[in-house]
Amino acid sequence: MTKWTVEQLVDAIIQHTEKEYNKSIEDATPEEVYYVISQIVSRTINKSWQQTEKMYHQHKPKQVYYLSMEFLIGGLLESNLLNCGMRDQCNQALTRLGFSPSDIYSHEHDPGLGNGGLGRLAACFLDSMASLAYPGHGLGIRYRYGMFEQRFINGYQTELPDYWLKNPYPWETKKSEEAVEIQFGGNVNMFKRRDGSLEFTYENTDNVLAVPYDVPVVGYKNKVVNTLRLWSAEPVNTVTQTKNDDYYRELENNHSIEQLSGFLYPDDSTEEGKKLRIKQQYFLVAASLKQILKHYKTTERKSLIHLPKKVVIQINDTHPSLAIPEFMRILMDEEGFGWEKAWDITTNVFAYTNHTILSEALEKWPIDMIQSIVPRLYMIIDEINERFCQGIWFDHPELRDKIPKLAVIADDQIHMANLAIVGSFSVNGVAKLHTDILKNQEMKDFYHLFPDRFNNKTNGITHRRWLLMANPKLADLITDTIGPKWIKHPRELTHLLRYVEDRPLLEKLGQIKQENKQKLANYIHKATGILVDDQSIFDVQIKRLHEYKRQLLNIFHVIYLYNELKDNPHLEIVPRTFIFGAKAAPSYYFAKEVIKLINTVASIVNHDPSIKGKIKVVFLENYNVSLAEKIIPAADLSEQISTASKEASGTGNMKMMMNGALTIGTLDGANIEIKNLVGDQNIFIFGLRSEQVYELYDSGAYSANDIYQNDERIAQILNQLRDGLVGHHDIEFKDIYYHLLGSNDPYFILKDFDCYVETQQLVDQAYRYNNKWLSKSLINIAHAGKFSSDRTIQEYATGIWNVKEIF
Ligand code: 26W
Repeated sequence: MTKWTVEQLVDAIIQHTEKEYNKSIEDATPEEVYYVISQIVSRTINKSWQQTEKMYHQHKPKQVYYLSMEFLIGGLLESNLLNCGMRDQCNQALTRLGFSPSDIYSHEHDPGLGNGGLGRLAACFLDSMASLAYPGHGLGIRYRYGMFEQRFINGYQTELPDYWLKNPYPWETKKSEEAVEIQFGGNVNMFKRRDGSLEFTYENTDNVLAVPYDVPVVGYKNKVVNTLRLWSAEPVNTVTQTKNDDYYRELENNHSIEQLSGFLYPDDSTEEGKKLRIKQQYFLVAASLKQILKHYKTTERKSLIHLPKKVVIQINDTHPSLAIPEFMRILMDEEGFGWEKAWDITTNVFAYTNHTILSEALEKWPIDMIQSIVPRLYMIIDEINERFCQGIWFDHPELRDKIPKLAVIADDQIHMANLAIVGSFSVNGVAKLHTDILKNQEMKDFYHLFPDRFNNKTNGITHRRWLLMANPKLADLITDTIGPKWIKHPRELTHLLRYVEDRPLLEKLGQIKQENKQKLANYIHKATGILVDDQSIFDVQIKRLHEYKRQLLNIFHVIYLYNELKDNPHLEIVPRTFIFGAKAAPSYYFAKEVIKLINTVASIVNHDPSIKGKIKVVFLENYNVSLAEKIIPAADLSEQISTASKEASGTGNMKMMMNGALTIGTLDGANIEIKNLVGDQNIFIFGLRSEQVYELYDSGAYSANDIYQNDERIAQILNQLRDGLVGHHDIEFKDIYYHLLGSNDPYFILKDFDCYVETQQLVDQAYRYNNKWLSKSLINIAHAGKFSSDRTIQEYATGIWNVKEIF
């Protein structure tokens, strides 16, 4: 990439502003400057993009395609600048021109193309693949409305459409010439050819055009630019008729076509929502496979038998698993392969990652829906199922009685996870514990059948975005201390361990945290009007709102502290600011109740002068990638308190640790691996362990009511929910009360409450010893290198994909 000097950048910005907006730089708005710089960076990137494509074309390396319904890429301007090696110059150029760099960068609207961890992981993986020079690309959907924008009205979550494409998105390039046509529905006709093989034709299908928009994925200072291709749905023909009935029918039809790439996860609790989601999944899969095969054919000119040597497709959870029958369809119906050969090719191309064991997230689609939306795929899935079940019957008589659980089709539904396991050569979990649970509990019989398929790939995060970019001062301090090698080799962060007793360094570390906290405190004040004490412990829980993640346990601790302070205003505690960020799925009633509860507690606590500001509660609206970048560098304490066994991995835990926060958490997901690295002294572990959770479910020995009867603190909190919180005599939280007692507290919030409170007291004590705390913080940073997604991607590359770096 061209090396830019500050002067050249200043000139380029001035000239572009004049050309684009016919304005002098003094009159340009920050938003205009944002666009100008994006264009300058885009041009720099484009050269390397073309060169990378050329290189792939010449060397024909094996390619990885990461199929995902979600990519939470976050803002790209600053990260592209960083990866192009232009960030420092750009910051200086902007400052010289009188702009604040962070103000300019904040004019980028996050593309909210994901819900949470799974989508952000996909984005971190793209960053690592490009930075390590692996030929790996993302394929997803360009939802016109991403994740909703969250606003609190009266403490309730309300959802507004997130129209992120209102202004042009400067990073995408529309590639109309590479659009492909996708067929839905219709009837399948079957003919016997002369040679006895079968031919399938379709009639009365609904056709949709999948139009790709490409976003560059820039490697860190290595001139590699890979591609994230996002598909958008358009009508095949634009409406040209005059305004008769057909015109209006066509218009309506086009509207429903555009809905295909309209929203991320339309509510699938309804029949219509389910259908739309299946259509979206098929849309992604069909368009992507067409492109992958086209590319293979133009570069390789070899039989598709050799395809698995050149192509590997990673499916991100079950969402894209219709790719398996779709690939079979293409190989058989379009390429003329028989079943066995087609199956052999298919099962050597696909690899599946599981991200959750929660049964509600394991997709099952009603047979009749699949039959009507993708009739030919249904026939193929049916045959996959037949052959698979027969195979068990004959080759594994010991599993005969398990067939109903293992089958791809059962109870009139298609079990997408079973389909994904049967059709892939690799099945991986995302943290050690999670993979063990898959092998020994949730997918035990599959593991028995296919022991070699199962493997673990503990998640990771890109340290470039989450440390170098989000926390530049800390990154500089690290570089000043151990040199810059850690940037390319994050495991080198362990060299920091030599400094755990180094007072001056710890002091600088403390100062940086303090500055980050002040910055966040200012943001909080601006965003919410709440004044927080930047000397207080910043206790942070940021993640999707879900019962198993137990935001409720966290707020129970706050209510408990508040009750204590009301009883004893002189109680000595280290002041704390409880910071929350979370979106609830629009149809998830209980999660929304928890949001309202946290907001209500916040307004009570923050306005009660009698507790003298010892605790404050802040719930920041609209949690997304760019908000995470503001919060994480300022976190002291990272809340990772899921019911053990439920959080597949977690990645927020890694981000906060890398920024020097200490974790309070259960032995769940990647917390266990964090604990094993940093040691018991440098993490706060509490609560039931995964085996105990399983035991309690199995034995039925748990009684939430007993705890309610015997623990006064819990009785007080629950009664407050039932009868109205202090000063709030409405009883709108009684559902939470009834749920916990009536459903016997399925996530063990009451069970873990006591040890959680006790462990929080240890946190309070530990925070008082500043130097010790800072040294724990440094130890966490020093061990965070393992959680760079570079390590994860290297493991995928050698352990699953069998791909090599391009140089
Ligand atoms: C059926 C639709 C659906 C879609 C998304 C169900 C569930 C989801 C979740 C948002 C999936 C998800 O984000 N899982 C998270 O994946 C992370 C990356 O592996 C893990 O770190 C988290 O533990 C896991 O909850």
